[in-house]
Amino acid sequence: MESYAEKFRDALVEETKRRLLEESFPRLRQCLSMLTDEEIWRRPNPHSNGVGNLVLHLCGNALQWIGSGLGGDADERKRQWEFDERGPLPREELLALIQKTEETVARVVDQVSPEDLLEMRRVQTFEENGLSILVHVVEHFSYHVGQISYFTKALKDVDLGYYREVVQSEVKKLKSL
Ligand code: NI
Repeated sequence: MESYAEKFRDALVEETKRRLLEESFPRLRQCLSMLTDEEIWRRPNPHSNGVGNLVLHLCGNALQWIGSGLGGDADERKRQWEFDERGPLPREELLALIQKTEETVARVVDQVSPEDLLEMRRVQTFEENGLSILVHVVEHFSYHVGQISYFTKALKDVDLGYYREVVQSEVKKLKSL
């Protein structure tokens, strides 16, 4: 029988995969598919990053924190480059990086043990346990995918449909009143 620690680990891993693999990554791809290469690398002003930079930054962060910090992969992150790159990089290159990051997240997160959740590790310049690594990557994706979504909506004047099911069920409820 599974211990409480194992059940807790399973629940946390499932939730991490749900938020990253079922929400953030698809939203990221959706936004990129709606933008031209020029728009992906456009900076609203010199103090703001382009979408392409945010993609490099998200992937760099996840590969460093989850891939290297939790999974023991080599840490090859070049953080300053994520912001300095002016692009446009080929779209295929961005999509390949997203794919690599997604596969790394899935592979490493599936192998996390209950002990990993509390064990301290060195990531970037921080001391973090496995739980804080997972929470950080989820919140970091949510933050920057939110920025990318706002930029895409502002530029394209579209509904991205992230809460389609919720909206539909509310409409149904209103109609039945
Ligand atoms: Ni960030």
